[in-house]
Amino acid sequence: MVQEDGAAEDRVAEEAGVAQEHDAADTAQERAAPAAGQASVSRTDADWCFVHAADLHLDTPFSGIARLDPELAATLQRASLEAFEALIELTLERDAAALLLAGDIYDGAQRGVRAQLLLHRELTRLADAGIRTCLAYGNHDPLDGWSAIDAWPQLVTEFGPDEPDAVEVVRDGELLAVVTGVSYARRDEHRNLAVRFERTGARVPHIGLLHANVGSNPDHAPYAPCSVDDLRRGGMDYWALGHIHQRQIVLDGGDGGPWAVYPGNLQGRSPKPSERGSKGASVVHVRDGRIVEVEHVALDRARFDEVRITIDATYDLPAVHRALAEAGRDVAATAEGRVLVLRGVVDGSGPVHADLVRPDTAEDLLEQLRAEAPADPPTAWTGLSMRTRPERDPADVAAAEGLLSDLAVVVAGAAARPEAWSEGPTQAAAAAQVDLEVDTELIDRAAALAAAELDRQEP
Ligand SMILES: [Mn+2]
Repeated sequence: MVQEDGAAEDRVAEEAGVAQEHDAADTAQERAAPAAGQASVSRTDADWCFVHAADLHLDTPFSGIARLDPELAATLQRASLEAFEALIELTLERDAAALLLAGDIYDGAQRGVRAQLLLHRELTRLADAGIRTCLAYGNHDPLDGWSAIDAWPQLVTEFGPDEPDAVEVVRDGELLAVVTGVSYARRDEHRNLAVRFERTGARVPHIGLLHANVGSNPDHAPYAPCSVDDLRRGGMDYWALGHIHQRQIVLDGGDGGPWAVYPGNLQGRSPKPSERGSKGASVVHVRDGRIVEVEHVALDRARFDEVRITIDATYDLPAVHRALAEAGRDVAATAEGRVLVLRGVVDGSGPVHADLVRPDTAEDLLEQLRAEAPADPPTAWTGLSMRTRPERDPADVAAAEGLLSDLAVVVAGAAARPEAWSEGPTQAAAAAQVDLEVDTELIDRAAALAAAELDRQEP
């Protein structure tokens, strides 16, 4: 299923509160957060830097959470604006030559008044400090949306639609870089815009600013699709990308090729995997006309996360409660003092399943976690999903037909007669009078299960 990043809130509405989702598999793909690019030169030796951010979604209403917890929604809505103020502070503190914003600056084509006033005020501040800002709009804030701003300071560039334009980044009379960018004319931009980018004649780093789905990532809406090869061929030295909310170094400048970076969104928006953890902007360091390091700086004010516990070895409700509370405290310790918005998932199978599916148990457990949650910095539990299964009766498993049932018999037999197992899996199968189809991986797993069972019987 293709998920628009704008659909995140609907998912929050679905998943917030208590959900009974037995046997429901979490299909969301967790993409590994890549490490920052390899630095060949320390950032303190860099000549200059620029700041790259994307997917700001300023003044997001968090309407899904608002239905459950209006106060938390208001905190999160402020967080999107405060993270932007932190971005401006970072740009000033680092004395960056430019700030590049790669689309979805606003959350919707109707661009909120608060968001527009804030953007105008803060980018004027940067211009007054001699810092250029370049904006390229994306699918959430295309050029056909409402804009209340007619006049920007000279150092603010809004890229137009269709064909990329180029603008120079100059400091103290010296040309530092050329930024080329293009905005979406309308939401449904399905053309490949990356192939339209061209290098100018200037012998300085060329930066491409674009909101795009690189590699046609199926988890995200297919706006301005292009391939990684398109980016390699474009003549840019650094692609300042937006659209994918999970931070990602697509190309790391290796072999003299370009960099291509998704900085991730500025502030997380929901509990789904791409929205969890540290969010912020990339500071890109340049030395001798080469990009030498891409540094992630956390700027978010609230953090989304999920804790997941498995009931396999949990025998009563107090233990489930304790495990969830502990897992919550562990995540809070990694949240760098931010407001933590937390969802719990309980899965696995075991005897405590019967207690967990009793009416009101999940609601009461969630209430208890909320009541005990740390207040400073605050942890807000937004939901608890029960995905547990009943404990399996070994007799039922053995009675079933097929390889797994055969394995269960072998494992049980080996646990009862360890000497059979010590002769090897095939002998154990023979001792259990099972004609075991030989599958190495399953046998290895059966061996591990049998060993665990023996450990449990003879601690
Ligand atoms: Mn976005």
